[in-house]
Amino acid sequence: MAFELPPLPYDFAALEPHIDAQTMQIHHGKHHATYVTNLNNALANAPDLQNATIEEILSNINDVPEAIRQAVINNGGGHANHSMFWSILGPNAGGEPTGVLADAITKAFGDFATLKAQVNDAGLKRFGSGWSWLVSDANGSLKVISSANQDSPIQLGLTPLLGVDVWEHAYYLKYQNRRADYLNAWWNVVNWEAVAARFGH
Ligand code: MN3
Repeated sequence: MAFELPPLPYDFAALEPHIDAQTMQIHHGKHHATYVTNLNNALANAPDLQNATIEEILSNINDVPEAIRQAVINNGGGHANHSMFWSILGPNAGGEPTGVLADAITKAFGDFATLKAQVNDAGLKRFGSGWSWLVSDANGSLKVISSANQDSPIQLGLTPLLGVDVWEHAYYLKYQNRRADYLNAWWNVVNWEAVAARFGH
């Protein structure tokens, strides 16, 4: 069974003015779609991997045949990362998390503002293309990391709770070189209920 591009759960314009409709259209309909196509191409001759979830494949990446491993990291990571990205964003969102997730953030970072600053800082310092993440480890402890290209925290045994795409394709049409402005605006479209659900609460 081939991997498929998940439909965007809201309109392309739903995240305006923070993320513009044209960026969403190209990002979902072209960039993410291409990762899915190239992932399926990479797995064409690996039938035993075609029924696994992308999370299963990435968490056992060393079991993927070496000849296609980098293609699976790039395109499987691209598929997993973007599927997460669309799902944790939404209209009428933003604000701050509540409940168990808020408590875990306070425990790990002291307060929400510090988490935000760390995610933004990791995203700004990621040279070239990549992601900035809030992840939880096997014990449920939270930390901020960044990754290059489409490398996924799942490869490291970590659960991505929230991630912000800092590839230029995610923001260039509206923000050009102003990655910091994009990072600041992006928090206005984070759906904290979806993030909390990924944390298991
Ligand atoms: Mn992207």
